[in-house]
Amino acid sequence: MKNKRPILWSIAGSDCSGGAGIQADVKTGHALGCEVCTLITANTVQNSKRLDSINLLPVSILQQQADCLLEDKPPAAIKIGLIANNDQLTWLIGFLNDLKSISPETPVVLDPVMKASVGQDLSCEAMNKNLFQQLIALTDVMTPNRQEAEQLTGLEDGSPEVWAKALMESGAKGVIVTGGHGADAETIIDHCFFDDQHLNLKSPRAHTSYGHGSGCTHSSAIASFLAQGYLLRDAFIQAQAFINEGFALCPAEQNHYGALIQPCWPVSSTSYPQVVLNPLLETVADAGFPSLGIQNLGLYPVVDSVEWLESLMPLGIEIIQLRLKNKTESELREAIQQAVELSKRYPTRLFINDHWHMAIEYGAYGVHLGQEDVLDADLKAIQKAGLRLGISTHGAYEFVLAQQLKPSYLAIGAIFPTRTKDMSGQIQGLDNLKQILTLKSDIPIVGIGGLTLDNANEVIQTGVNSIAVVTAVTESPDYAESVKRFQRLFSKLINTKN
Ligand code: PXL
Repeated sequence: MKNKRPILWSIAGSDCSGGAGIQADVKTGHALGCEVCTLITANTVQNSKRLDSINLLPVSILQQQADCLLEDKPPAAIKIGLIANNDQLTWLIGFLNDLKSISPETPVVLDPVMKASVGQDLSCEAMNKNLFQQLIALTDVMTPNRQEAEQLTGLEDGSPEVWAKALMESGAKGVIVTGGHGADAETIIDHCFFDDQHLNLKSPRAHTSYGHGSGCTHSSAIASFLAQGYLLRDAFIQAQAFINEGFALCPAEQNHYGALIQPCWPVSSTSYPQVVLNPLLETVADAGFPSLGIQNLGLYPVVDSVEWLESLMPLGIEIIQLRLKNKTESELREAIQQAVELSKRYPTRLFINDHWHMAIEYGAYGVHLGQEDVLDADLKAIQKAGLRLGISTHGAYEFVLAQQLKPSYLAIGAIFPTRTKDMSGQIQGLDNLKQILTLKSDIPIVGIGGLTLDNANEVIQTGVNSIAVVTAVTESPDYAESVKRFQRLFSKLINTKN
């Protein structure tokens, strides 16, 4: 657990029936490790059949609450739900502008709620379009469902892409169009857009009528993960896993409209959605890549020269990687050819980083690809040539995607900050590593990033099958001794397991 629970502010309406609004946000934020502070915009009177009244609070009270909380409970993220009238909307725009000027990084998640689950309008008056556009421009992530997206953009026969484009043109940095209102009876697809990315997740449709508050739960789950520093793609998949598990815990009953259950975190691996792959990756995933024939790979040195391979291969190493940087084409050719030749003299499995063309050409044992390269490389060609494939992943989203491709191994990083690579925003830490490992199939896992003889043991204890190291070996005053000591850490663990 992190030492300090990040603070999530929920600016939303109270639902006296307990399932949605502020109540959903508090339950969700707490389940996901946040402290939740509430600024209640309205006290609604509703049950599972009807919405009787929306009793808004004056802006002066919202302002007092904001001032009071800013003193000692400043937000790590803000989730906005029900906005009851245009006065509140104007106040919110002013408040967010002030907040962004002192704390521009604080993520703002806007759930553009329009109707209560029972179907009635949730606002006391029609929202001024111009004002709402100003609010959109202040948000990091919007989480409309399909109906809300359609209504907000006025693009009736649109698609998630079309709606997201329009909302992002209005200034939203990211948009998640939730899939619950889609047409498919068995599957829902959630769409997430940010920068030039479009990610899709597929989940089974829940057959329960305990769905009250699912939209609020989803947006506050996204905000809770952002408050903890997760990237949006990871918040996206983790929030959906949380929702899927919540639905799975609900009774399958169809004739009582009840509140969605907020499960504990972490949720089980079976609740994670699948990443929707493009058709090409789909065919790659069907066949998968060859197994390494061994689960526990032990120490995995990553080196930048054939000389290093020559020094390390005789030391009883199961797997090694040649990562060449800043080389000309002919230098690359020469090094890769020599490396492959050399590897034939040892049982060590040689992976070539990145240069998959040459790895195929010279018949290397395997190729290692970073995430950026997975989408660019011709995985089909690597597969056809019979090479093994290792893939780097950073967080739950990339892990789930990469695992669907059935590679020969998967790396998770960066576990700790590292000098070798700029991993800003993608440091996993041990807690997140453990969580990602719960999603693991039988593909071997390599931990990478900032590993040393001092911290390797606690990483090995998490159950990874291997640890990759760069400078801990190459900058060691006695590399052979370092290798031996890393190898001993693994054998100690295997012995204690026996
Ligand atoms: O789901 C949107 C929503 C938001 N806020 C409140 C609600 C609901 C749905 O019923 O009651 C207060």
